[in-house]
Amino acid sequence: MGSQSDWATMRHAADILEILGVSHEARIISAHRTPDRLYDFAKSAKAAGFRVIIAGAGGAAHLPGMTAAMTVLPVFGVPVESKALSGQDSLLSIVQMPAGIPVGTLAIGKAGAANAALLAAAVLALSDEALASRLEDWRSGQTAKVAETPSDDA
Ligand code: RP5
Repeated sequence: MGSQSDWATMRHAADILEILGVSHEARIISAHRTPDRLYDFAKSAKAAGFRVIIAGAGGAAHLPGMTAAMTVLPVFGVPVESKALSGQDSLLSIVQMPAGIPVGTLAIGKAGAANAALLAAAVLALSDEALASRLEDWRSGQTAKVAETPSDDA
């Protein structure tokens, strides 16, 4: 993520990865405040064993696109909700990549962070049957939580 301030959003991705037993690291890498850190991370991520990158950033959100420019690993971008423009700026900054450098862009905020983790897990599950099974179980659990009728107490 681009900043400590993004963690309130991006922790929802980390929480899902934790639940699914997907090993992961959470790092703060700012495209504009720590460009050398971004370069070092993105250039070495594949060799370091990372298989998917989730990049969350807000405002002028260069992080996912710049990361994707420097690695062939799949990059999922999470637009963090900004104060000024409610994350519309983040969304448009991340989603409008030119052809050739893809960033799989999720929804703004918490839902996007959670779904980025689920999507990353789904990619990894293609070559990990145990993870595929845990992902199926998680989805079944989600389905089981949906009541057939509304409750006044909920
Ligand atoms: C972006 O600017 C970050 O991703 C964050 O969402 C936003 C604000 O950053 P801070 O000023 O809180 O560090 O780079």
